[in-house]
Amino acid sequence: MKHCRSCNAQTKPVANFGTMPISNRFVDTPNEPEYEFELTVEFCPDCYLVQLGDAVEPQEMFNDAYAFFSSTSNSMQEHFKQQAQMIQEKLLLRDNPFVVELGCNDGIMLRHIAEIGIDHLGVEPSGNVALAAEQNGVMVTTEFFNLATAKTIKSQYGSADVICGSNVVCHIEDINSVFAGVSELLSRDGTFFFEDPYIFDIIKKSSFDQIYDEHLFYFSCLSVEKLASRHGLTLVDVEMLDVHGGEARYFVQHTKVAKPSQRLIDQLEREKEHNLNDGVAYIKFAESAAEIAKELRQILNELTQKGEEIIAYGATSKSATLLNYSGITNQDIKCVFDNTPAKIGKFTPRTHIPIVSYENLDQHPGKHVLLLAWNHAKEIKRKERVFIENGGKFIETFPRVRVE
Ligand code: DWN
Repeated sequence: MKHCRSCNAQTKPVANFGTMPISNRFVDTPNEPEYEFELTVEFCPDCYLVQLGDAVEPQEMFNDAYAFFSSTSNSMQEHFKQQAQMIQEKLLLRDNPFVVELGCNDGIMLRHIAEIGIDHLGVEPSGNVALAAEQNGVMVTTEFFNLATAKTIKSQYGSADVICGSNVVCHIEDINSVFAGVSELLSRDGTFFFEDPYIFDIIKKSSFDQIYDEHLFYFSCLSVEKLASRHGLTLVDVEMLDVHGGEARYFVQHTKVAKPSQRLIDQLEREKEHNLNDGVAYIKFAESAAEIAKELRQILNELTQKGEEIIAYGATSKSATLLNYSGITNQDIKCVFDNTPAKIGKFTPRTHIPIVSYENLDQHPGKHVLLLAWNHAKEIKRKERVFIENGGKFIETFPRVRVE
């Protein structure tokens, strides 16, 4: 029996993907012992929050060897440049503002805030990416964000006009401490916004690879509304984002000043119409995941039996779930291309597929590429125009398996 990390009610099981390794821990050799945990999903019938059943200790995932650097994608660099502009134009409405970003990674967004001379602080627990942020001109404190950190920041720098976090709030198990910390640190008329994979998109696309150790929570407007309200905060707006396979950006303010937007009210209605406040919405999701995994295996088997050499593109965190759950190993995939120096020369967790430096696909003998970084499909297909023009095909998985 499990309890909701947000409201403590008893949760209901939704899906079980079996044992998994740590998604971003790429191993030096296939013999290395690997951490394992049970990857299960639970739904809270009281506050509607979808979450992992078991959590991995944060220090096991976020440490000085963290392998994901946000700036490896050009389109994400553009996305965060626009986010910085949005902060500057819409949210910083008084003199000498102060911006705090939770999980600033390599400074992909805050570097723009730093460049225009706005006071800021990144809170980033992974030492190596925090160092990269500092090298990009960003002020960083290397720690986890919680109520205690919020109090320390407030005593040192004062209240924050904007607190934000991209792809980080869903990673923090003590979610109540995050919201209590925000409530403490946020100025009276300040704004907290965060963006994370949107459970509605995950269900619509059956993109079960979004479920892995780092993603503890799968938010909806319905669940964020309840969570915020327990901390003197109110969800006031939501914006849908076409990044990382479909995300939502939630805007939160102190309840005393909050005025919820019509856009939010409409989205809350849509979520109810699609039963996101009811565990039934998630049953079909688990079934679709099993079908996709089976179909993917079949397609890879057919191609390898014809003597095809298959490679994969993007040693993503999320592919740990796709590959391990589908039973795909280094017998099926020859190697994974990736442009992250910290991953090259290593092996994917548990499936032990070698990660190699990016090469031109058109010079590769294989004509089929499993697109693990499917959320960057537009950017990757633009880069690989020649491969496609020469008859190369990408194998994509969501919302259904296809070769095109
Ligand atoms: O929340 C999270 C998201 C936002 O980022 C984290 N928990 C960790 C990470 O997840 P991911 O690893 O699944 O993210 P990406 O952005 O899908 O990873 C893309 C991978 O593909 C990177 O290793 C870089 C690589 N890549 C590449 O080799 N060539 C990416 C692009 C665009 C390319 O052209």
